[in-house]
Amino acid sequence: MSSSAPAPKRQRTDTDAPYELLYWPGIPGRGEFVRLAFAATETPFKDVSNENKNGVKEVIGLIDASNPDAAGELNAPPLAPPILRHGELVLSQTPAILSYLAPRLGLVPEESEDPDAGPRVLSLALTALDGFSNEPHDVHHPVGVAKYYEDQKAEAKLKAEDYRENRLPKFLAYFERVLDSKSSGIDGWLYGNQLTYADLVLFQGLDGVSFAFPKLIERLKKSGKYDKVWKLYDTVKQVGGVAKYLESDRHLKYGNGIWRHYPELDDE
Ligand SMILES: N[C@@H](CCC(=O)N[C@@H](CS)C(=O)NCC(=O)O)C(=O)O
Repeated sequence: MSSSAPAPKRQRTDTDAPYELLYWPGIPGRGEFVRLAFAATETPFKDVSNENKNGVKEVIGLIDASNPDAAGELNAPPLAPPILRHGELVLSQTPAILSYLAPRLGLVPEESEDPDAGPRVLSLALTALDGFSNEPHDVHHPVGVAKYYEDQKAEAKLKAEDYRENRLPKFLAYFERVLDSKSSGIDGWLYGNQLTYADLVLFQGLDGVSFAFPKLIERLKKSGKYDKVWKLYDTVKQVGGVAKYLESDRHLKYGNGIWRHYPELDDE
């Protein structure tokens, strides 16, 4: 490594710059976790691929393997969307984006009040992403992400059985336990008596799995074992900015993304 060129000066991004989400057009996908953070706090943002016919070209340009500096010389090139652009900052990885936005949008307790809230909320959000986003994706793509579902149907069926019987109930029970814990507080939020981005991630994950596995979710709801989790889901849905967003044209329907409804993978 050469030490002759001075490192570019790194500075905080311009906070007056618009927030821009770069994601695949037409599906909620992982972009939805970021949209919800803006929606819940009624923060203006640009949804580049959905608002601009050529927006998707910007996403493709940023992940272009032949251009390591596509995101600018201070930003590591993103591997995959969602990508947040905020002034000079170009950031990928859903949880990194959410932890960047959270203190700016008020989706995490103030550091002066609760210095370790950041990593604690991140830990909850990562667990919700594992259980309700990453694992449901692997149910329909257990062998290869680049292969068609039709070419891995047998394996998907096995994976779905494990998800339905073991994994999803485990994650639901975990979040019920979180809501029973003192760390959550008394108002039914996951952490510290306030709406955080972990609640939004859990909300979106629950919504996604309800679309993908409607019969399973009906059965699990009826069990009465996860009532606090479903109450939180209903509460988030009624947060002013979220409710407005869900009724707006910006809110996209599920399609061929993470949460897919294949009846053969659901309960019989
Ligand atoms: N861990 C990343 C996963 C990003 C990801 O897998 N993005 C998908 C769309 S939701 C994608 O385009 N992946 C392309 C790839 O992984 O090659 C995150 O949470 O942001």
